[in-house]
Amino acid sequence: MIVLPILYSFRRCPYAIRARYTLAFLNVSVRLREVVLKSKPDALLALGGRSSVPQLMDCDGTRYPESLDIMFWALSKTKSNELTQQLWPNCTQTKIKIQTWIRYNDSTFKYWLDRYKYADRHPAHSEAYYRGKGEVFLKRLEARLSKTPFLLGEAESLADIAIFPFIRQFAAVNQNWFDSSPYRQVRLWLRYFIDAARFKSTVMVKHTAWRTEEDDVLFPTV
Ligand SMILES: N[C@@H](CCC(=O)N[C@@H](CS)C(=O)NCC(=O)O)C(=O)O
Repeated sequence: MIVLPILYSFRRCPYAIRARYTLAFLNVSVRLREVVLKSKPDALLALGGRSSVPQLMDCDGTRYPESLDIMFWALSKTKSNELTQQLWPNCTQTKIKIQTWIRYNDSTFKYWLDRYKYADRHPAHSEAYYRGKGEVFLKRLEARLSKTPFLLGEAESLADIAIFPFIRQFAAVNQNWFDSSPYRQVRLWLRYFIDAARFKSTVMVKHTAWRTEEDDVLFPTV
């Protein structure tokens, strides 16, 4: 396999999904290593420090231990200026808006999502209570997506890509509830991402657990 950066990833992890989606969108190639969280490979543990996924090791040895770092790394590597401008426009106001959306998702929404997903582990409140807390974000998304098809306008930006994997998880906790909830625009927006060929045939393709360099998978494949 040609020398490429290494991406440690876990198929279902929403952070890893947003990193892989960005790499696929920008057509930036890596060697993908599928990690089993309960049995992390020695090569990942040997890096020291945190061993969460996704993590990217660039060819020059630079380590990117956070999904957002990997997304910005991909923006710095893509050959397409047009796609870079689409995801992360050269406009301070827009950048602040993107960061604000992502910050709320990664802090407050993620906090309630985890409690909604595992309500039995958080008996202080009911599942419906935790869902209601998460719905605060769904309401904001719905209001925004009622005006434009994506969070920042007519085209998907880094904000949409960073957030949709978490809404996917929220929807999956009780799919019937989500499908009949008042968040129609959020449903359409989520469908746009998860029904796309890029998602099904590239981002979410199943790979066996990585053990040795021979198991490295070229990602994205095309
Ligand atoms: N802030 C990190 C969070 C990554 C994260 O929490 N990943 C989870 C899987 S979804 C994980 O690796 N958990 C196992 C661990 O932390 O050791 C990022 O943005 O990449």
